[in-house]
Amino acid sequence: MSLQLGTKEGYLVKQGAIVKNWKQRWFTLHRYELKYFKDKMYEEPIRTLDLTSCSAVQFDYSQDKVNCFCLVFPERTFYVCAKTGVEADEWIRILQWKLSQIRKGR
Ligand code: 4IP
Repeated sequence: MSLQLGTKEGYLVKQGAIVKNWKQRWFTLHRYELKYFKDKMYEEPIRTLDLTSCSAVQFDYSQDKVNCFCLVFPERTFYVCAKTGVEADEWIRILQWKLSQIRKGR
């Protein structure tokens, strides 16, 4: 667990954009960047998502999986799932808080 306020890390399962398979990835949230890595020990992220261009984060019930949420970006909506509802809720809350900070001008 991170002791730094406003940061979060953990495993989530995410869906591919075109090939809709689900892969477990290590996610980190620092400041306004959400990154995902192939696994925890990797130094280079697969992708860095800039939350300043994210329009919404919400629970998602459209997937055939539980504890899922989505992050809406102009070019893509990312679908990710946590192991538990509590974990999904924690991610959603911190991400929505980041979006509200961005809207307030940080
Ligand atoms: C990949 O499938 C992984 O799910 C990728 O996820 C995903 O890229 C690809 O999406 C998908 O084809 P294979 O590993 O079987 O090739 P990850 O990058 O986490 O490994 P995204 O863009 O989701 O990261 P498409 O859109 O390239 O199909």
